[in-house]
Amino acid sequence: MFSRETISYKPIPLPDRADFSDEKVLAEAKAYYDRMKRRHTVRDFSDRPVAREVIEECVRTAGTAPSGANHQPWHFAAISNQDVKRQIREAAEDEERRFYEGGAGDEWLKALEPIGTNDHKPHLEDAPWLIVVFAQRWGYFDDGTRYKNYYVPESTGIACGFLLAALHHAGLVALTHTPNPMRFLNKVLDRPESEKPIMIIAVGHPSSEAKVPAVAKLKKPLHEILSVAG
Ligand code: IYR
Repeated sequence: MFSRETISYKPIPLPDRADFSDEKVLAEAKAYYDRMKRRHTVRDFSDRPVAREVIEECVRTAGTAPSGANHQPWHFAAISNQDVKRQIREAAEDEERRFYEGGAGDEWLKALEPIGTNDHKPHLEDAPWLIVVFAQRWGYFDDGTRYKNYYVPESTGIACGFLLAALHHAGLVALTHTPNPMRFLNKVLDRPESEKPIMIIAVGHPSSEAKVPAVAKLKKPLHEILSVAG
């Protein structure tokens, strides 16, 4: 996408200016909070399918995220193929068994108790889609020479946030899953060594029996997460 010769600074007038009144700015901020506070991480998926086009649009949204030097150091691998999902589940469960059998250490396992997770990951097969997010540690100019990416974890993290918001906005539910280590994903999905898997996001509609841990409703109050130097 980048060629050495064509990268230069060329400012253009800000496109898509919102230009809301102060009242509308506040109303929109409230409406978005009201929408986002209804997002839950859900692990029980129904068998209702999700069209590939929906996933494509949500990944397009993720791709609008800001990134270091606008290098967009991410790749999203979307999987609906049942056999590939099964391979990912089996490899993830192997890693998770080690984690839950003690690899994580007592303190980490205790922290996870209220979340109710374990090494059983049926959602990796049940969800109609898995989206595996890769962070690109370096990229290539059109002429094949290598360039470095900057703020890769930050940029990819923001893109994941955009993706989760887009999925929620579309009425879908998602589960972020981070088996550790995750290198097996490069092999299963045939991704290059320059890419580091960051997370698996299982996506779909919730089953009629879907539950969330009660603690998930406990969000820190504003005064704990915000300080204002007014
Ligand atoms: N990767 C494991 C463990 C896990 C870790 C954290 I931190 C969580 O918030 C939830 C789970 C798993 O997915 O089960």
